[in-house]
Amino acid sequence: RDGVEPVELDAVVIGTGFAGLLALHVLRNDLGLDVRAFDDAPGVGGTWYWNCYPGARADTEVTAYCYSFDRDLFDTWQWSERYPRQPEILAYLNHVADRYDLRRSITLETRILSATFDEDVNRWLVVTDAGERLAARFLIEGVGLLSSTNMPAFPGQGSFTGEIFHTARWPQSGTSFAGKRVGVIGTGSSGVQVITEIAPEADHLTVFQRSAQYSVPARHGAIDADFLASIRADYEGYWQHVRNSITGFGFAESTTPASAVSDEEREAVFEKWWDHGGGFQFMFATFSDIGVDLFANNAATDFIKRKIAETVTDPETARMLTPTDLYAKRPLCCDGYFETYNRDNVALVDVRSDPIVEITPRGVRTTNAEYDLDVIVFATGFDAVTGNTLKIAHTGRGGVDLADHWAHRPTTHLGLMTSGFPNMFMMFGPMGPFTNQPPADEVQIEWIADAIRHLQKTGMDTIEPAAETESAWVATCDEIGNSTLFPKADSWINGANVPGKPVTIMFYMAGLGAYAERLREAKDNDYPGFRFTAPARTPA
Ligand code: NA7
Repeated sequence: RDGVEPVELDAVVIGTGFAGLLALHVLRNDLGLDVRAFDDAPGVGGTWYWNCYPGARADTEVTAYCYSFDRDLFDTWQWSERYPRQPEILAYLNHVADRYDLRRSITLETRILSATFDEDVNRWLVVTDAGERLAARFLIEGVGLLSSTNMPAFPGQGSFTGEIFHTARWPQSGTSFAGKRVGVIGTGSSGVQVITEIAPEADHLTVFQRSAQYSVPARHGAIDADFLASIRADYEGYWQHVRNSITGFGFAESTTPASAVSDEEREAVFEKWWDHGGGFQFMFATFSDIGVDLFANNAATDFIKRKIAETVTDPETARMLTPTDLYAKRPLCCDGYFETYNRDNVALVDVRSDPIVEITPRGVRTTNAEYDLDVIVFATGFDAVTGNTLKIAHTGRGGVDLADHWAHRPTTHLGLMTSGFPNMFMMFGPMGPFTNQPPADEVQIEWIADAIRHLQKTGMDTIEPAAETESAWVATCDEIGNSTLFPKADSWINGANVPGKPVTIMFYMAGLGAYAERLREAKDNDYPGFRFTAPARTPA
């Protein structure tokens, strides 16, 4: 191996988004470990570095879309909006990197190629694309739940003479759409934002829609000063509420089933939350059972369908924009989305009935028509959850490849660790919580830090779940997931958006509060179902 000894470290962190920056801070600044973090981007921020497409913003209220571990950070950082735009979130993450002096431990523009567990010394040998080799006891991966792009390959794509962009690999220099004919493929969270933003600027916009979406207004605006004051008045109470909730969004989730109220009351509740804005709010603050019960789900979709019919003036366009499936993908919100289709310069193509056949030098050809374009925007989403993890060649105990370990489907215990891969912690790995991420990142890093402290205290070298523990967690996730309506809709949540990917439950769907409780139980009971090994070799 070149005769060069690898650089010895306590931990390697992969990724510098919300999860990676937090992991670096906690492991280095709180635990005093020798840590280095890597990111293949030229800047920190993870998916918020790359997703700088026009219109990109959080659709989680920012008062819960941030870290809570440092009250002074919360109090001194000024957000300008309830749902901040991408540049502001990226500025926040850069501020975090500076505030905790993280940059000196971060290597950018460097991709981790492989991580191989050496059972002789209980170390991960990590190799970068710059040829650097590192030997670390702990591997912490914050590689992004939604970061690895899903880029469909249509025949002829390389022949297009205009520009092609993916929303999640947008040029940092930005781009102008003035005077251009633009096509957007995809109508998920990214699609609805980019479509709404580009339409007024472009000469003409053609939207290629495969699935119509239930989108509700976001109601962008300033942060509610009273709400912010109430958080400041009871900071601990607010974050406890966030961490004990299902979604981790910070709003009061409903405990009332939709069938428990009269038709008039139900309508009034939907109307109230339509006016309030927010996709998760519409799904979880209105009634308690929209994601699990058909009656409730239908009530919500009937309401949104009526709103689409009231908003979109052309009846045929309204028909195409009206979903016929369940409301069981990630809920969307965007101001002005459906109104955009009333513009003279916007056209909608339903690619389910008229599929894209090829990309030509001039544009997009469907079965029935050809569309001349200057720019094609792929808003086609992500190889979610496992995409980036599996780009790294992981080799665990006995030379087992993670891709083989997960060939049938991805599995973990607690969304954090997988058997045969000791001391490897995945933040938002498969079977983790389906929730707002930053508060869940904090719950996970606390658990990881406690597990490391436990090893230090007990003199053990490694921790990993037993195979049967992992199977039990997967069975739990399956049982909970299958009791919801989410597996009944195709989306990135179950892997159905990427051709060839196993379609399966990939989340713990019981909410953040229940998830945090499971992590607490594991820690408080000294990690039942985990295996520990003593140091493999006495250090010289
Ligand atoms: P999503 O939500 O996965 O949306 C991707 C969109 O692209 C969706 O409308 C897809 O249609 C469409 N798509 C994907 N592949 C194709 C092909 N081959 N042809 C036509 N249309 C296609 O990704 P986003 O980036 O919008 O959002 C992902 C998450 O990031 C979001 O939920 C937030 O959590 C942040 P489909 O619905 O699959 O029929």
